[in-house]
Amino acid sequence: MVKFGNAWLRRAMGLALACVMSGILFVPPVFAHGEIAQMAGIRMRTIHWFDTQIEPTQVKVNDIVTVRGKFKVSENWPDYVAKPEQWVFLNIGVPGPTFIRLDTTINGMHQYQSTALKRGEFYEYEIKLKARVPGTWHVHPLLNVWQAGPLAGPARFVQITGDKKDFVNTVTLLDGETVDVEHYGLASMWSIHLLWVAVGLLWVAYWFRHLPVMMRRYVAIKMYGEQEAERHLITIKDMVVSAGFVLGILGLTLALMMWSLNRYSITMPLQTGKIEAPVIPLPESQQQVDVKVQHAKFDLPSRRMDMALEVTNRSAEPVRIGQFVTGYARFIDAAVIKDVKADRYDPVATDGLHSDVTWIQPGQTQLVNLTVADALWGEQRLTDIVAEPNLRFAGLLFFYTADGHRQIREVGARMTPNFLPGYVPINTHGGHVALETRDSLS
Ligand SMILES: [Cu+2]
Repeated sequence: MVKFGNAWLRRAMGLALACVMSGILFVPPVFAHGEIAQMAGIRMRTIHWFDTQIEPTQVKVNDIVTVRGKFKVSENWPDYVAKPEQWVFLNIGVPGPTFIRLDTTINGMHQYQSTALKRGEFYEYEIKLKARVPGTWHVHPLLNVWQAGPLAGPARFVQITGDKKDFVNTVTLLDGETVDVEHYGLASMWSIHLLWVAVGLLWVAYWFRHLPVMMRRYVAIKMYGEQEAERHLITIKDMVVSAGFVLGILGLTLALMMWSLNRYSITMPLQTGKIEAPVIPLPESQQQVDVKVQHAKFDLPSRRMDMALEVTNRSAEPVRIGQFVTGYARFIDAAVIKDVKADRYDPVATDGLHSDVTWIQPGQTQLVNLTVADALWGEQRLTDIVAEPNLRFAGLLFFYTADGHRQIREVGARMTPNFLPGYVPINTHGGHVALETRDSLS
C-alpha cells in the first residue's frame, strides 16, 4: 500500500515537473500587452483616438520619439466608468521604463500633473519620449482615468538600437546642481535598504539561535515541565536584547532622518492638484454635418455592423462617408480614402466600410445605410460588445468633401446583436440593394 502511494506520488511529481518545464521551454513569445483584453464597450465608448502618429519607429538610445494625435472624449461615456472630468493623466503604454517622458501637452498646455477632460470635446496631444532601453517596443498613447484604469490608444512598434550604458538622463535642479537621474540617490537607497535587511536578519537570527526552532514551547514543557518552561522560553536576557533592538531602531531612524535633512536641505513635496487642459476650437470641433442613428445591428457570424443613419449636411459642400473609427480600429471605404497597415498590429480595415449613398448634397437630409464589415471586429475583440450588459456602441464617422476636407461626428446608439447565421441585414451591398425608406425606419 505504501509502495503504491510512493509510486503514485513520484508519477504525480514527474508530471508536475514536466508541466512546469514545458511551460518554461515552449511558451511562444508574446508581443502585445493585453490592450484588446479590455471590455469592448469601454474601448468603444470612452476615448476615440484618431490621427495617431508615432515617429520615428527606428531610433538609437537617447533619440527622441514623438507620439502625437487627437482624440474625442466620448459623449456616450458609460455610466459604470469613472468620469474624465475628475482626474485623468496622459501617459504612454510601453513594457516598463523603456523610454523616459520628457514632455506632454494637451491642446498646447504642458501636463506634468493630472488633468480633467470634458466629455464631447476634441483634444490634440503631443508626448515627447527619449529612447532608453534597446529592443522593440509597442508604444501606445494611454490615458489613465482615476478609478477606471488605463484607456490605451493605437500603438506602433518602435525599435531602439544601441547600448543602454550610453543613455544620458541629466537634470539641472532649481539650486543649480546637475544630477544624473539614472543613478541619483541610488547609493543611499541601497545602503539604507541593506541596513534594514541586516537589522531584520539579526532579529530573526537572535530568536532562532537555539534549536529546535519548531515547536519550541512543546519541547520546553517536555523538558522543564509546565511551571519551569516559562522561564526558559523568554529570559531576562531576551527582554534586554529586545529593548535594545527597539531603542537601536528608533535611534537609527532618527539618525538617518537627520542625515537626509542635512544632505537634502531643500526639498519639495510631490505636487498634487491638476492642470486643466484648455478646450480650444480645433477644426474638428466645428462640424456642419448632423447624424442620427435610426438603428444599428451587429451580426456576429459575419463580423458586420449595419447602421441606418439620418445624415443632414449643413455645410456648403457635398460630403461622403469615408471612415468609421471605434475602439481605435479604423474601418475605411477604399473608394473614398486610402489607408495602409503601418505594421502587423495596426488595426485598420482598408476596405471595411460601404455606404449606399455616395454624396450628400448641401442642405440635404438623407438616409444612409452603412455597412462596417471586416474580420478586424474579431481581431480587436470588439465582437465582445454583443456579450456585454449594455448593448451600446459609439464611434467617430468621418465625412469627406471632394477636396479631402473632413467633418467628424460621433455616433452612438443601442445595437441589436444577431448570433445566428443566415441573418438578413437591413441593407446589402454589391448586387441587390435592399433599401428601406425612412418611413419604415421610424
Ligand atoms: Cu501594445
